[in-house]
Amino acid sequence: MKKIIPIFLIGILVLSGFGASAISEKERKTIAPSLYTDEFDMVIIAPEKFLSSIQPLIDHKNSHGVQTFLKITEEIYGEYDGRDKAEQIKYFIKDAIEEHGINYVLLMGGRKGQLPNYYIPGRYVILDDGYFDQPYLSDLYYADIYKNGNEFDDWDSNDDDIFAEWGKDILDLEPDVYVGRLPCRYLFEVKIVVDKIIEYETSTYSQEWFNRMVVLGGDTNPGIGDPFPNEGEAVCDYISDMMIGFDITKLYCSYGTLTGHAELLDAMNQGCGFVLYEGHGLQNRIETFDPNGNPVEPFHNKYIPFLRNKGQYPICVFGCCVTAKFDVSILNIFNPNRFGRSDCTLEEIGWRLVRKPNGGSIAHIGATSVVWGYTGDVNVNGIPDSVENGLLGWINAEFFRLYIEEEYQFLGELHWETIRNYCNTFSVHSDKLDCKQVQEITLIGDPSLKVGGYPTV
Ligand SMILES: [Ca+2]
Ligand SMILES: [Ca+2]
Ligand SMILES: [Ca+2]
Ligand SMILES: [Ca+2]
Repeated sequence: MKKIIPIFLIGILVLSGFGASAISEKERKTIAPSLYTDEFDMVIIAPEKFLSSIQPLIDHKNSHGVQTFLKITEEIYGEYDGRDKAEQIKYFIKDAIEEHGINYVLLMGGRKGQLPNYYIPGRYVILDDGYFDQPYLSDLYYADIYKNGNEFDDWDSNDDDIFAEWGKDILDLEPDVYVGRLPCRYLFEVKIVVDKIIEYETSTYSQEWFNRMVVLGGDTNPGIGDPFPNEGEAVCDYISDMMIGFDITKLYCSYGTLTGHAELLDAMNQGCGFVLYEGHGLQNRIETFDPNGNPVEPFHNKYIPFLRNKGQYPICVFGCCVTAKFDVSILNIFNPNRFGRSDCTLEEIGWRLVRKPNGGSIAHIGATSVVWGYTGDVNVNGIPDSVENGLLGWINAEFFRLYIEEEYQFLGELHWETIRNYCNTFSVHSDKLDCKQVQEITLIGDPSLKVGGYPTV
């Protein structure tokens, strides 16, 4: 029996005790090269409205050997069958793999401003995790193209037009292509993120700032967790130990180096290659606790205008809830659900950081729903169960392990090979929380991003 303790409405729920899966070493597998052709590496999918600002990105990618083409959503909707727009796009991606040999898909579009419709829709998953029953967005839908070899997986195996329903639809879940989303709501945002990607890839290489990493957290779940009472810090410590060659700045509540928003703002303004946060998240901010159980708010959308890190954009990995929930809108006041008023915000913090001009982040890895985590050290091996038993701590650690040990160089590979390894290690087909974990973790960014930039010639 698993013992589930809800700790915080929008936060990490704690799963402690029994039922933890063992980690097994799996053979490294990567997405197989197409059998058909290798004409292209990436397709960018975007609405016609964004066309004028995307061409510089295509030229830039092609000049670095990432052969890229653009497909307009309006064309997809005219050319492809499917029960809805998301399925039409998924059929197009299948074609792009088989006819053009692509490995990367960049979904360039999110909600249309604050309106309820989308430039590129998301797929909602119907999985009630036992505590939180609201459907959530899963871009894994667009990455998991095949099941049983080369059969199209529509994520509706029982054919009732309800997608990804737990207990009814059998999903493959293993990714087949590297997908990232830049959920632009306006044309001006497209220009900002295109400029930032080009700047990052051409100016980051061999820069000192890139080798700095900021890790932050506190006592995620006050009152429990021994012998690692400060759960967020324990995960950060574990990952920091892996990051050979990086100069680590630890912003920890227990050190007194994390007391509010000023510390992260300062650290990011000095430039860093990665930010890792472990704690609680809401749509527009992050929160944790100090060792005395007092709440600490390390960041909020309202502080983003004070970021001055132009040209020094970190990849942000947030081990917490809903910071990549790209369906938020102030109009959600008319659509009350269990996310409540937290969903009534202009944009999620992950995207707000990425789309910030002259500062912020280059990419964000976060969740679209509530996440769960293990706490403590039930098997008494000195390693926090949060990083060895699965769920988000394991995923965050595996991402950095692949970067350091396996030397994956492209962001989409790092993200999706992490997901593939999770699928091959844990019970994603029989355990709701394992399944939810791989569905909700989302890459907000260019999947072909060269981490650390290209060498200058
Ligand atoms: Ca179904
Ligand atoms: Ca698959
Ligand atoms: Ca604790
Ligand atoms: Ca342990």
